[in-house]
Amino acid sequence: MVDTVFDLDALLEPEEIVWARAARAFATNRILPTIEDDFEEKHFRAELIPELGAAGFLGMHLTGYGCAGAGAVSYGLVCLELEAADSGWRTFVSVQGSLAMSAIHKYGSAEQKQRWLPGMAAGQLVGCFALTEPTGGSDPAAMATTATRGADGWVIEGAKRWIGLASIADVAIVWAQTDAGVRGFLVPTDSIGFTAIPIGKKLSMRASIQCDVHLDAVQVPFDAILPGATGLSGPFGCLNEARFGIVWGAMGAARSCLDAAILRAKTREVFGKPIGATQLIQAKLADMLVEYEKGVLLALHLGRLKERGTLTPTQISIGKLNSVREAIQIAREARVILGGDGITSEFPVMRHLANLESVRTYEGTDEIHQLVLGRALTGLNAFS
Ligand code: TGC
Repeated sequence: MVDTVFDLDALLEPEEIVWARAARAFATNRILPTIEDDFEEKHFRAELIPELGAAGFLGMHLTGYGCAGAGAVSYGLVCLELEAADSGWRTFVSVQGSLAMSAIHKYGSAEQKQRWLPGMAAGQLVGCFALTEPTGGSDPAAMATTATRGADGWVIEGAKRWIGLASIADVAIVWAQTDAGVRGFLVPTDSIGFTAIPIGKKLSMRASIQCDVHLDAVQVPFDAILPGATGLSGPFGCLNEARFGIVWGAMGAARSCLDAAILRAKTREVFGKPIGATQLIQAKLADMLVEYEKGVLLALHLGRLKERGTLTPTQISIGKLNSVREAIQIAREARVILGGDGITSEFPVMRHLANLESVRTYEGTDEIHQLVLGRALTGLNAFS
């Protein structure tokens, strides 16, 4: 495996290695045996959720309320190991922990935290994060969903799209325009007027769930509002957490593809010798390894900055842009090395490649992150 070349452990603390091994064992024993069938059959294996909770992976970077209080690098390593199995499972951990639980942990009242976080950490309750709308996800400032004050509480009206887990969630963090700007609301999914319909015909992320959500005059009490989040910096603060997990996770998918390519290069013979004995294939493998190592080192650097409390959104944009872009390139090269077999589910490569196209788009597209970096470099805003 690639790890035998790249001694990442030399840069890690003992407890970080323990987290990584635990996640690798979970991925190997609980996800990999069925993932190809699950992907083929569009099956989300919800029974694994309490197991992920018992392993401590849900909201693991948060403190209190049954959360593990682990460091940022430990969380990143878990994301990497889960995404080496399938992006859908890293996405599950991201939506539950980085988005829904983080929103409640960062911005919730004491009662809201006590009501939701322990059950979510244990995997007994599921959360989703309803920000993106049918008209697009890149410009949340343009959201059309509204929350207005009624006689008995807030009335929420609108639609959301691409909302992970919504059809199995117990609670949705819904972001909506109010007369005082964008605010977040805790909406139990059994509220009258809340519907979540899984999006079909997906050729990517088939072992996970993304939904259309309709909010038809959904009524929630006045205290359903997240008191600590005002304006778009609320949801963006959660996106930062999820984007950080992607920086690591995408490298897991890349590692899986690289491992498959190396194995194939050593065993597949063409013109009387293994293709791995040819200079062209070795050059490809070397370039893939270099980008994988650079990506993991960048993730580690960002993780250490996060642990120090100095990580900035601009730095996260560098990581998200690089990791997903390079992981896609590694997956494409792996597919080439595998030849025609590379398009089959005998190998994980095409599944990773398809998943990574979603990862490239959500939590800020390549282009959004390029523009964030362009603004940081020039001081000029190219968004509008
Ligand atoms: P602007 O509207 O001017 O700023 C709004 C406020 O937000 C602040 N802000 C941030 N705060 C923390 N972290 C960040 N990364 C932040 N980015 C912006 C900003 O300082 C301002 O604060 P304040 O206090 O002055 O009001 O927005 P901008 O010009 O700063 O940002 C523009 C842009 C394009 C970068 C931003 O809109 C953006 O990041 N767009 C991409 C959004 C995105 O990633 N969407 C996809 C979400 S994925 C999803 O919804 C599905 S959830 C996953 C699932 O369910 O599977």
